[in-house]
Order: sequence, then C-alpha cells, then structure tokens
Amino acid sequence: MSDAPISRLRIVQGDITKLATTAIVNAANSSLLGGGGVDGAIHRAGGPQILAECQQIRARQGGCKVGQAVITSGGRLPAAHVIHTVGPHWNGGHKGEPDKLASCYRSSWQLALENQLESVAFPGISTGIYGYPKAEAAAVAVREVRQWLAAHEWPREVVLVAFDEESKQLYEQHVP
Ligand code: AR6
Repeated sequence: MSDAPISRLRIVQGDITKLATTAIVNAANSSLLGGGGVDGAIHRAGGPQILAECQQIRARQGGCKVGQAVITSGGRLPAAHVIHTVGPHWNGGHKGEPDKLASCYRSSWQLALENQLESVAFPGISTGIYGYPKAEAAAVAVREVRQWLAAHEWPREVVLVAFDEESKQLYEQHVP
C-alpha cells in the first residue's frame, strides 16, 4: 500500500451517469432488470447494452442477492463499466442493514480489484427508494472506504457521489 488512503477518496456532488470513472456503481434490485432512481438513470443514459448483459447474468445465476455485486459494461456511458449492487431495504436498522450495506461496498471493490479498475464512483446505495437514513449510510460508506483502501491497491480511487448538497455535507463530516 503506497498511497495514504484518504488521498484516494474524492467526494463530488452531481449526476453519477456523467462521470468518466472506470466504473460507476448502480443501486440495483435483485432482478437486475432496472427500476427507478439511479438505476433508471443509468439504464436510460447507458442504453440497452447494459440491460442485455444483466439478462445474461440472470440467465447464468438468477439475479443478484442483497449485499452482492455483478459487473457489466457501461454501454453508452462515459464510464467503461457498471457494477450493479443490491442494497438493503431499511427496516429500522436491526435487521442487519449496516452489514448488508457494508457488503455492497466490499463486493463492489472486490470486482474492481479482480478487474483492476482504476476508479469507481458510488451513489448513496439504499438511501433513496430503499429508505436507508442518509447520515447512517454515509458513515458506513466512509468507514468502508477507509478500511478497503488501507488494505488494497485496487481501485486506485473511490468517488462518493452525492446527488444533493445535504448528502455531500454528510460525507464531508466523516472526511476531515
Ligand atoms: N446520480 C447520483 N445519485 C443519484 C442519481 C444520479 N443520477 N439519482 C438518484 N441518486 P435510489 P436505492 C441518489 O432510490 O435507495 C430502484 O428502483 C438518490 O438521491 O436510486 O438503493 C432500484 O431498481 C439516493 O441518495 O436507490 C431498486 O429497486 C441514491 O442515489 C431501488 O430503486 C440511491 O437512491 C433501490 O433503491
């Protein structure tokens, strides 16, 4: 590990579909067939190639479980790849949600490691339709980034993407 982990973490505000990182992460559902929120935005911007690859993955392994991740190409997106992970529904916080959310980040980085992806950008997994409180999700995300980067060379850079100003501030609270 040559780099100080924190220098490999960037927080940006905006639309993740516009980012030219090597991969962007999709907050998908277990069907991998698309949906609303960032999932809908990624499939709209990336075009039909992404869904076609998701369907091949479904045919092979029957979708994706909560906390796991799969990888496709990025279709027409500026990002070369999309890592699809399935976050937990928020059910009050005592149904293993923090562990499941942490597993989403780790599974995504594992794919980045295996595929030697330079940079990976994450939306706030589970913090929209799935109802995970943004402050608690931000704490999990930053903790997991630190732990992963301290122990692994790949990905070189992690970008946490805040869709709104509030989310950006929540991330920044954890990153001095
Ligand atoms: N760029 C960056 N962040 C975004 C964007 C965007 N273009 N659009 C939304 N967000 P959500 P979930 C933020 O609901 O909670 C889908 O139907 C948004 O503000 O997309 O994991 C799937 O198919 C929020 O902070 O994902 C699943 O069924 C975060 O992305 C379900 O929603 C995640 O919100 C997954 O729900």
